[in-house]
Amino acid sequence: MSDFPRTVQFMGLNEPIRWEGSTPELEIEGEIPAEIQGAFFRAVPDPAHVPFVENDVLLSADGMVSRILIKDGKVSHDCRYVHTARWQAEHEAGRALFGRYRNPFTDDPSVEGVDRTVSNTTPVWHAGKLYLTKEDGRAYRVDPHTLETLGSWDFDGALKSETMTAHVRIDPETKEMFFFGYEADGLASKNIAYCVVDPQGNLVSEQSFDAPYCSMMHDFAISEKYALFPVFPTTSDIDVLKEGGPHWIHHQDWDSWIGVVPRGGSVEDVRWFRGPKGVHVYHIVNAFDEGGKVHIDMCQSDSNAFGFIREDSGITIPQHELGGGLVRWTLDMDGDSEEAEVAVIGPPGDLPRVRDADMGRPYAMAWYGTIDPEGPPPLMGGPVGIAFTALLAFDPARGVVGGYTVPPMHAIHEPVHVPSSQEGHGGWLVATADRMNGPDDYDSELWIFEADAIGKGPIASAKFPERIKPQVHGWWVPLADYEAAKA
Ligand code: V55
Ligand code: FE
Repeated sequence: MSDFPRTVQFMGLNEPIRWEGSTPELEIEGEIPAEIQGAFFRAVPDPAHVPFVENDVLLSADGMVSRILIKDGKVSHDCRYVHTARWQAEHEAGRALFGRYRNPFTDDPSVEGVDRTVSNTTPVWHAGKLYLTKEDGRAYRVDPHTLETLGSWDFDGALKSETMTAHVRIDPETKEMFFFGYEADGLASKNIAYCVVDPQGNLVSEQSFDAPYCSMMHDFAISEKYALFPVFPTTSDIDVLKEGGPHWIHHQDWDSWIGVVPRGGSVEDVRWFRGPKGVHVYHIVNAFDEGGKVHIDMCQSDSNAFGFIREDSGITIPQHELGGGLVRWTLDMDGDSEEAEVAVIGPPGDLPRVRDADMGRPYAMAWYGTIDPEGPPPLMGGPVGIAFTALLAFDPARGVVGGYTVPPMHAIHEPVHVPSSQEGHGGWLVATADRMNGPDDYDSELWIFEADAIGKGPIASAKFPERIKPQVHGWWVPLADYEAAKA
């Protein structure tokens, strides 16, 4: 038995494993398609120390960077902690010093003022640089080859925002990286920073504006013309924080909003469109323009999807009764209505992925995770406490066009998409999966699917000799880009 709390945040697939190391060659079943060459980076939350906070959450766990390298039909794996200032301080003390999720007023006094972000959400790749991100702070740069931490990154002193989202968007043609930060000028503030990074990695624009209220803005989107900022009613209050309370309270009776800013223009021209009350979105599939309208497709739920946030908010909807779906908000930029038109276009699920080339454009396919109501019972794990049992392939024009449900006692995690250079070939999805053999006994594998035929199941797989922990998010870096980044 571990000393970690016996809660879903630290049990099942969420059991802390604290494995740092290298496996040079995984055992492979089937044949890995020759075109799949590159690095699958994953951001893994895994607490280095037993928390002193009662009911601590996975979202506060130290970030690890995991790299699954696929080269010449072989697969290797490396995993290391991101040496954030927080990791360093606790490493030196040999114990946890940081308190409650996103509440510095609950920390040990010895770490007052120390950067408390944990870099546990997305490994972002842009302009040959690897960033480990978390929305409550700035990114840390990590050497993609050695996995050594290079330090907190402020874009050579240019960045003013105290935070950077874990969900950046990269334009497939211009190669610019668009990102934002919320609570950008301090805890519980409604200040948003909107930033543009050129293809060489320089921060070339940073603008500041206010949301209707301080909101947990986990993701955002770009179309070819606009940047879109979603505001859902999970909010923060500085006085509650000072009393040692939770960072987030969800309000079922507050409006949701999307702010639309001309992508290359001024935040002063922001237009806010109102959506349904009380709903919440973690992940956005994509956005695109159609004439004078902009569509934004999102994985929406009827309340905040995190049980601990609903609990802190006095909302009693249990996880399995939380409704939601894939929704499309349409915003009429030529009209003068401030209401969004909202339609359900697909079944519930999350962790959507589109082809990199479709970002901000009309798209023909998205893939996302779900729990198949006719499939096996889900395994325990992940931030919401239950892991996905199925992948769906979704075409906005036709609906669900494919699906794969795991065998009993398995879980599948967010895939990356690997494009093919062959005309008419949809490429592949690469994901990790776990099989439960018994209590605290799991085998982890890498599964490869044909993206146009996920229903066939994995066409090749690789076995990890070590147990690996599910990521929050991953990122695929083609081998040529990975190798060119050698310092
Ligand atoms: C999410 C994940 C986070 C977080 C806030 O998936 C939201 C959503 C891993 O950290 O801090
Ligand atoms: Fe996310």
